[in-house]
Amino acid sequence: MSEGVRITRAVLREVPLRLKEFFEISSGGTQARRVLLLTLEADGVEGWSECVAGETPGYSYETTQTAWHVLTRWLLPELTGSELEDGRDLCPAPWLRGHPMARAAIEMAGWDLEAKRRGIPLRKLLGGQAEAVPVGVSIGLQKTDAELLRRVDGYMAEGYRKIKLKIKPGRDVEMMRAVRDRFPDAPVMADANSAYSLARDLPRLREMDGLGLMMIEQPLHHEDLLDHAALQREIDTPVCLDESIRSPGDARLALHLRAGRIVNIKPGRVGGLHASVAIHDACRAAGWPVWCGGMLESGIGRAHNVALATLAGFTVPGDISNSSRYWEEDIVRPEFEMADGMMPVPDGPGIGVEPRIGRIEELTTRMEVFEG
Ligand code: OSB
Ligand code: MG
Repeated sequence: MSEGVRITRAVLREVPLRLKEFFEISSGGTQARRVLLLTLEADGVEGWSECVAGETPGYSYETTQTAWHVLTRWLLPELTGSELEDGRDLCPAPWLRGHPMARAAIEMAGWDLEAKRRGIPLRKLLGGQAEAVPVGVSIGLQKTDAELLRRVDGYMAEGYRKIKLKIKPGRDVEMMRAVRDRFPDAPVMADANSAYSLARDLPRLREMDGLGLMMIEQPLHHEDLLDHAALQREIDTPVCLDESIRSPGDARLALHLRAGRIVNIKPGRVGGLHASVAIHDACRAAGWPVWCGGMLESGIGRAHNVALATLAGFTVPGDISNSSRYWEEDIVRPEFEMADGMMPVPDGPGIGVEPRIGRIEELTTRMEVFEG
């Protein structure tokens, strides 16, 4: 490709989307998502992305509002007008610290734009081979075990290949044991979103160790890799890191410390797709499996996740579920729908799904446009 990329227009929108059901994790719950969508235009080609920041700072310090601020005040004003060889290398304000979710939105829209310029699927630009990826489902905390068992039963019947259950102190061993008793061979795992402490909860975590779980995700503090390493020495169940990994540097440190055995990669959390590929490569070299997590994305973020999950090291089913598991109606066409626990990877150019622009415009509550 000889022609360079010059971003002539960037549009940031906030689009409220209501989840079909309340989604609760140890640090709080979500029903009404405030999705940020970014569109970058260059030579009539549009790249799309979704910022994964949540409504509250209960998973990361970033929120819809901080991401809006960082994008509109610092990142997007520096983006338009400059000329680049490759859309994947968009990196405005390299001096800006933190805010990987805000930054990832630009980087990921750049990947979609570059793939569309070349007329190839994002999967190919990333180096992925798979035409469908194995997927699972993440189930929020439920009021009762009976309610949880009913959901597990339904999702198993749909064919999901990994069932992830949110846990917190008071809703853990007994609840997981009820699931294990009912579904002795099910591919079940737990995600604590940092709700435990090694000093206080090691006995509980040892009890969890006897339940034959695929893994336990982010049991301890999001900034404590040493404690995760100590825990992994105490239990046989693989520890999976989510919140603790915010960059390739974090991943290298986790590998060095043996702070787990598996990494959940969310491109939005780690600053984008280059960083995701770097983390994938480092884990693969060390023999750690990875899988693609989710942040309750619309079809636009989901399309990026599906493309990433085609890389060879993504051997564990991702938190990538049907559009209909989240939304009455998604904002892309076609919607995501798996078959037999495998999500087909769109094979059109870029993310390979069409944003429903009419519906997006109708839903938009605020918008900022940058031209250069
Ligand atoms: O910890 O993986 C998590 C959703 C919001 C914030 C954190 C997490 C999650 C999920 C949902 O587990 C996964 C999905 O998008 O289906
Ligand atoms: Mg998690």
